[in-house]
Amino acid sequence: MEAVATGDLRRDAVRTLIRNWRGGSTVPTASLYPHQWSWDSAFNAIGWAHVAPRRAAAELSGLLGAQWADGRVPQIVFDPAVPEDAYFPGPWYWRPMPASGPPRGVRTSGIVQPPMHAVAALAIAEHDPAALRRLYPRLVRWHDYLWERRLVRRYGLVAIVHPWESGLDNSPAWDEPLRAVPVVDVDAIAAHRRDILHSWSEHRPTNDDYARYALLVREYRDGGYRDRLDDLRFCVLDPLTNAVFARACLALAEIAVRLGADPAPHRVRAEQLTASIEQHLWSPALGSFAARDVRTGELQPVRTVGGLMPLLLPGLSPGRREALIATLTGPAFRLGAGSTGVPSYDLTAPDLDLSRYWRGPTWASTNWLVWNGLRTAGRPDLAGTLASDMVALVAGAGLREYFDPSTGAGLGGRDFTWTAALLLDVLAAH
Ligand code: 2M8
Repeated sequence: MEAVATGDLRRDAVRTLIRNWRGGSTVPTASLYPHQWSWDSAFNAIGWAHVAPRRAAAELSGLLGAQWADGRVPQIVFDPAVPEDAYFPGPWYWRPMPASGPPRGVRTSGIVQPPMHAVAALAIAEHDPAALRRLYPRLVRWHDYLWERRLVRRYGLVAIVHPWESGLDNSPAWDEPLRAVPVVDVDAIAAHRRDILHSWSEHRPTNDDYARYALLVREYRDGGYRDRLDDLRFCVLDPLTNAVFARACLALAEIAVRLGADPAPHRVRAEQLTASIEQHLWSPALGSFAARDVRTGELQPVRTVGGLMPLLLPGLSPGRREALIATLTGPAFRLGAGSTGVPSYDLTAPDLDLSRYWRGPTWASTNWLVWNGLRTAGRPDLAGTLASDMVALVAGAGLREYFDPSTGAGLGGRDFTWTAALLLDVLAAH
């Protein structure tokens, strides 16, 4: 890491945060994603905490200010100053909103994203302890929503109801579950897409993917965004969502301690989630955790970066931890063996696509999670290797949205906020 001029990188990262700040939140990148995204905001806050702690707290408070009456924290909070057609699907596509929806006058989507927010709140607490008291009650309601409305009782895990909820939108882990979703109106949906005006279509999800995404939105919306999990076409137990949720429950327990509240309910949830992840999402054949389709009961036979996320759990059994690290350093992810970060998909898979979004490329968000997982797992050596990879990627290609894991070439959006924010966090730790 010493070989890289980290001072210059830090300056570029701070400039990117400032450029993408919109007065109360940070857009992921100006033209491709011109609104506020849920899990991006958590990552962005972690970066802002190193630069301007007030903005970190504002970013999280703003997002949680759009929380629905039922407790869900929406995937997107739309900026009213941005035209409807700047992003697809825009605010109208998600309407009508139910009575259990967002506060009056706030426009949001109706799905969620991985619940990173308590982790971010704890990270920023070091810089702004007062923010915790404001954030805590909303974080509790957010976790209650997931636990009460999204829990699939027979597995003890929470479900995602749309690939976008995973944050790993077109991951191969969703290919099988998505076969239950017909491709309809593909030309009309393709004509509405805005992402491919700002990014190469070869680097984005396909038109068939988008037709399915749009149909899932319409069906969930037309059902009033009710979480009748048995009736939804897409209902999947994602290892990333559940591991992040368990880790966030531990963060919320720590926040409760600091505020003099009762940490026990949050700890119990973290323990239960950890046990259920071990019991229901482990694939011995893959040497990794994997997603389970609730509709078919099948574990998905693919290694993705999401399957490594239980490394974040201090309660993970040592055997599983060792097996995950073997997978991470083996041919599928190659960490430490001439790696350029941890790719989003198995490098040995026949359908690996090195430049298509979540089907191969390396991302800062998931790298940062694995980096934290390695620190939790007591592997500072591998965490250091990954941190060096993350820095080298940005030094070589800039603050891009994602990177080709074979060449390190930058892909997708430029001046990407979470890449900048998480780089600042990694640099601060080394
Ligand atoms: C990507 O997803 C959005 C939909 O949520 C899109 O493609 O339009 C994903 O990388 C997601 O994880 C991320 O939160 C979002 C904004 O950066 O972009």
